[in-house]
Amino acid sequence: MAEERIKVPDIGGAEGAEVVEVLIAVGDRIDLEQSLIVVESDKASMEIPASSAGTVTELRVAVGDAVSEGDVILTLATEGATSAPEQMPPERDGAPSVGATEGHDPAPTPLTEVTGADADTTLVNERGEGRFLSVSVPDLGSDQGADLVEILVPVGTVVAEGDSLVLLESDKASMELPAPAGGVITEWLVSAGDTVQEGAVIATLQLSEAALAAAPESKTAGDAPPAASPVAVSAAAAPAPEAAGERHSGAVEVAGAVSAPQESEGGSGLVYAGPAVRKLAREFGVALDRVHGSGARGRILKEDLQRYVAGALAGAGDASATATALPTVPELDFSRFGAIERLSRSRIDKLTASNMVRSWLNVPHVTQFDDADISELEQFRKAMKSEAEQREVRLTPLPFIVKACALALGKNPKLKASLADGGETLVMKHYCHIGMAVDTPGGLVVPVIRDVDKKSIWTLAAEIATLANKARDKQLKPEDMQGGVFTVSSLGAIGGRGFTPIINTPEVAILGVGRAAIQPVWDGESFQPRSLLPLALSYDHRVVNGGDAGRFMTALTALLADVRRMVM
Ligand code: CAO
Repeated sequence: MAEERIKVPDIGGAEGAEVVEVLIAVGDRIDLEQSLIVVESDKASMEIPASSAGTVTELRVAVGDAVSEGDVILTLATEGATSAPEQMPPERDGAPSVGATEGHDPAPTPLTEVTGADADTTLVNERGEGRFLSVSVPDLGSDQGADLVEILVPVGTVVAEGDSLVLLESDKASMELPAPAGGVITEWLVSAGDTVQEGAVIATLQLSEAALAAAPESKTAGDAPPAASPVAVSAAAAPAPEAAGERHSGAVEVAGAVSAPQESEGGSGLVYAGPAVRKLAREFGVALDRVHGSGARGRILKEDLQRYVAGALAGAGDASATATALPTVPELDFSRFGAIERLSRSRIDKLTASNMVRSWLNVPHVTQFDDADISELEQFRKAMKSEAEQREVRLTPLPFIVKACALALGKNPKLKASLADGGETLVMKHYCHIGMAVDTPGGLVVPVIRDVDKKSIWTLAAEIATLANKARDKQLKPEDMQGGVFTVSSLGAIGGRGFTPIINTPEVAILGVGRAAIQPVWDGESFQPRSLLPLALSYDHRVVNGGDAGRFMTALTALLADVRRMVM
């Protein structure tokens, strides 16, 4: 087992490119050529591939770091001679190079300065034509060639230097080829769908007079590469995005993947995505400008695309429903900041998380607050303490709260309804089973107390204790947690003034109970010490209106303020 350090290759001279994604973690087994990190310079984003296969033993970079050629990305435990020494291509200039147009202008023709009839000075070849540039495929870091995905400008189009001409995609890179100079595209020598190799000439560009005048020196035969093109324009001649009026071009070559920030298919904005994502998008027929990118600077990640496709399937073709894929929260390497430990989450925790997200995203929540004066209730509860002991029941405020909810729900049945038929129908329930959130070491569970409205406080107290114990002992059966019409979540024993509970869908309301405290209450003449119980009711505003919620809360606080009402 050998150890190897993988370094940042030549990234087209982009010093201090920012790491925008880290695609692997310590312990990962990686293959040769697997993308490791994504870096972004001012002109391009690039996936840096592995030059060896092995297991990552140390990660030296994190999102936000600035890296340059030669910086160590990670350390790899390799099992043998798996590296690809030839994978790092020799230094090249990396931008679309311009050479002799094979087939169009087979032999380089010497340029002659002539004075035309209109006295304009221009450069022509032997055939008397204006100067032509041959636009050829740059190095994409792949021996497999590249697919010409799209020709972005038809023949006859006047292009400015830096305008994107074609979209090329290899197995590792995706880039738009910028026009090396201003002029007119006179011929395409390739079609969309062709596979092109590095150096292949794909188009002919007739230089504009402005282009000739602007850079006669750099665009003369004297600058041509040894292959004897009449004109050569180097990568440096391609303008920076800003200089090109927000036209993004000038993709930077790297030893592996290149992905230039590209304009979206619809031209409505920039699309940042790596080659793999672009390939996947093409396979699914997804226009990337419709996909929300959750990566750094809006970069579209594979997960974004997957979510978009899943949304499209769920939305059954409803474009409006699918155009809003949710951004994900980028993951950080917290070990950069100190010692960490990774724990796998319990099944209950993961289920709760997904239920919470589903509710939070689907239900327009409103939370309404009130205090119930439970001074008399507390007196009564204390008075019943010895009887409770005889009955071997703990009489906490909770059975009173649950019972009061059932009675208030009876008067305000919309709060125990559910939506059906995609929101067309309201299901009213003629029963009153109430869920009770129980905090257990394994996670949050919500057993359901049946027919709360029909049960006495003693019975409810006993059932609450039984269900809470079953929950903590992991003895609850699925049916113990089904059929609730409303949920009570009490943090009274734990503490806190209040919180905004998330509705346990398909229920439409939930009561959050805080810790009761003695507070001064003005009785018209003086302040009185009263025991106030903070209540927070979250409700689904598609079903419950503020009026319904207000009436429910008024009924509830009245019942809790005077428990005698519970038997009326
Ligand atoms: N204000 C002040 N004291 C309160 C109170 C309140 N609102 N609610 C309970 N208490 C007191 C009780 O009276 C009891 O004290 P005494 O024994 O002196 O009477 C003490 O706190 C302990 O109560 P408990 O927790 O044992 O019993 P409970 O009936 O109040 O609650 C249960 C039962 C299962 C709901 C609770 O144990 C629990 O798990 N709560 C957490 C629910 C939760 O996590 N909700 C959040 C969900 S969202 O993340």
